[in-house]
Amino acid sequence: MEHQYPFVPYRPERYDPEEMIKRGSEFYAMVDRRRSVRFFSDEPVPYECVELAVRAANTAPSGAHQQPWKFVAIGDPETKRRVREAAEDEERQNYEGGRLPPEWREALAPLETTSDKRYLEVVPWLVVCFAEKYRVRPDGRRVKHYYVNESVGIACGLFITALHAMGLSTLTHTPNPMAFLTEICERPANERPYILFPIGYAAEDAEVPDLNRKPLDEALVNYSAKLGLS
Ligand code: IYR
Repeated sequence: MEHQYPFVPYRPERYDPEEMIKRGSEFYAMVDRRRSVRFFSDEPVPYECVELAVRAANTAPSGAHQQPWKFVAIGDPETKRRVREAAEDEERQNYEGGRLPPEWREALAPLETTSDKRYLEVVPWLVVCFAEKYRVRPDGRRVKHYYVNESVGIACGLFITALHAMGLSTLTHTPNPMAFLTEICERPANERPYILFPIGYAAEDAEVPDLNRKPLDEALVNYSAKLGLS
């Protein structure tokens, strides 16, 4: 059979158990310090940091290796202002216009979010992640993409982790609805806005809700141990 990709040896790093646990613990401690931020400094951030975070995101596994993501970086004040205005217009309808269903309002209340999205103008960078539902071949035919949400979600997870590793903060902002981002970013019809990331340094006086992460026994079930098998 003709291989589309040649198969090459892959020998990932191996560590002894003590070293594995040390490395795992250090990584966990690093990601455990990450928090979603809504109060940012306007200090500039090198574009290279955005590039590095997208390089990390771009390593994500994806359905049929279709890599169905596109990241758009916005750094100019006028475009940031347009994004803020459009996002706040939508959110005002959600929060003040009664568009959020009561159940959703209740779930959100502890986070004390409002339609005020000034951080969209404060940050040095806005990065919009788009999900490519399909791609269009040069002959005009559409090629369907598989597992788009899973693939783009994983890419965004890596993106957030890379930013955090560089000492930067972000927020997975999903203004609802966010079709305006397609227009502002001038993206084609096969790309759907997925998450809007404001990126910068957290403000010196930034505050976050003192949330708890759910305990491991609520996040992980050792099914085999329950059966007495390990
Ligand atoms: N998109 C709105 C509402 C919102 C929804 C969820 I789910 C959140 O975790 C936070 C906010 C907003 O950005 O305010």
